[in-house]
Amino acid sequence: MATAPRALTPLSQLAKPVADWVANVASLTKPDRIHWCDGSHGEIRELRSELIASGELHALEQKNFPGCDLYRSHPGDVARVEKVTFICTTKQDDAGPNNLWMSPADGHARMRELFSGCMKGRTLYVVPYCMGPIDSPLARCGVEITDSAYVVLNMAIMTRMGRPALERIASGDTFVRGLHSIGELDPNRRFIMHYPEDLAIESFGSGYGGNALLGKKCHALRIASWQARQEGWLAEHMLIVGLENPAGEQHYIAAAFPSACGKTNLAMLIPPDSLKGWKVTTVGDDIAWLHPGADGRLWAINPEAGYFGVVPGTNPSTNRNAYDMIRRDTLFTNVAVTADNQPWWEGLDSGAPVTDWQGRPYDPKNGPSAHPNSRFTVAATQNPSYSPHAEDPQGVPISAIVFGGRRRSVAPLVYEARDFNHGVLLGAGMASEQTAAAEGKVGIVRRDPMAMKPFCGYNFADYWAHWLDIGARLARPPRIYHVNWFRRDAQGKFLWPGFGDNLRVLAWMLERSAGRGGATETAIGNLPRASDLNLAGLDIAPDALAALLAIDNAEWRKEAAEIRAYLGEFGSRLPAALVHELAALEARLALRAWS
Ligand code: SAT
Ligand code: MN
Repeated sequence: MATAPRALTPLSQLAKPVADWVANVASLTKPDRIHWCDGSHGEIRELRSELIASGELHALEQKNFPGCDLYRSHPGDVARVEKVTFICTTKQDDAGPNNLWMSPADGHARMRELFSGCMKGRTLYVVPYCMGPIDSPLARCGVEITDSAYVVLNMAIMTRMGRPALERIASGDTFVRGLHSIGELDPNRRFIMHYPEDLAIESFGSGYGGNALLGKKCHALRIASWQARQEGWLAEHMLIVGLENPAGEQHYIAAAFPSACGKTNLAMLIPPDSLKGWKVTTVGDDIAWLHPGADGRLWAINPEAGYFGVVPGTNPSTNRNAYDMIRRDTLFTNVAVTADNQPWWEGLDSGAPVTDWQGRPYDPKNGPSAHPNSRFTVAATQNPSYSPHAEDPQGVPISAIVFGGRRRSVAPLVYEARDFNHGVLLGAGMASEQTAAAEGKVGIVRRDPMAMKPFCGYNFADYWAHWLDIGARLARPPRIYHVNWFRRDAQGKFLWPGFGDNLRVLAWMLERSAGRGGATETAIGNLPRASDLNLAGLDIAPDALAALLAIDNAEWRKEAAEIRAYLGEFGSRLPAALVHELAALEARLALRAWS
């Protein structure tokens, strides 16, 4: 006789520590209903229909954009807010000058007041999720409690969300507790608090991106960086891209750039026609968890399952893969709409907006039709270049680490660190022009070490020491590079074409790793000569190339002085080896004059 299938344990009874926490939160926030998310297709379909019926979500034209919706966030809630993002550690020094700090007691007291009764009339969603492949020992779980169904829809795409994650927690995995409420979306009652010592997050008053999708920056970077330091790995703001050269050699590169500096485009790069035989695959576009492997190499997983990418500028010539991938089952946030009810954004060469990102009739006087930080949320599996190794439980081995900023001057197209410790200085000394991904004035150059300024959950001085420790543990450390795709000429024009042509720079790095690529030694590191780069089929003026590969000694002395001043903020906590690297750079700059 066939046995009846065993009924599944209700989610609410699967993991007692989660159930107890949910009960506590419910008694504080007083929701009308509690919904445990199982992550099933049916659940997502239902949530979507509910949001469309209530007008919170706008279904786009379904013939050409099947499964695509538009969400308009509150106009005052369109980016991460760093000025209300806090790290709450017992000792202030553990958070460091790179973070805003509050004591855990003060943080909890302030948030308790905000959360009190905040879910009256609303549904409390329990969102169990796993960051990283569900069967990976390197993955980590979390549970987000939220009163935003939009957040649930995003988390369902961005993470492994639902029953399997809760089962992993039930089997004894630790989990990060993230409590989120959109509150009243009042910017004056908005806080994003992190308690790394307790693996907890509390976020109130925003429904947008990194403020609200707690698995992303809050968990996978701020809390995970703290965990990683304790456990001997690194949680980094890096894409992971696979490159196969024409000889069939497979390499992976991890690259850190600040938000909205092209990580998604680089991760999904399409080789230019003139570079025959190269294959590029995407492992991740925003976050990498890097672990020293038994073989002395660094291994990386992408903790995320989807992309939360910047929309404007996406078109068939900048990023064909992304352009194709977001034509179905994509959740758009803050884009414009055409007369045919299709999504529209600046950078498309056909169609025209009739409704702007705020839902108003489009008027160029109001600025761009799509918000500069408008986003797509889409499953990574929809990416045509998704790597067949993206879900390998042990990750992929990293041959090179790249740091990059958006600098109109100073930083050349590419240079290579002399060794791992020097590479840590390259990362620590990074600077970039501010973008629309966070509140603040766009274009101002700020120090953004390892592209982690907004995301490192502890004192940068300790973080750099941790990087140096990891390097010392690697028998086969990756080479480290710095790139700048954004250098401009005196007229403000970009000197380098970027996008697919960036492969020329990555290819040089891999040649260097293989011991083949040529370079010239300079005070700041090793630079390719024009003849060391594969420039076949590239139309670039010799002057532009020379400018891209030039180093101005006086400018660099100034840069080194700025790095010294910045690192000085970390005082005696700075690791000696980093101070030594800086002094060595200054000495090399003093010794040689290029200008
Ligand atoms: O809003 S997010 O933090 O998710 C996007 C970004 O700034 O990188
Ligand atoms: Mn990012």
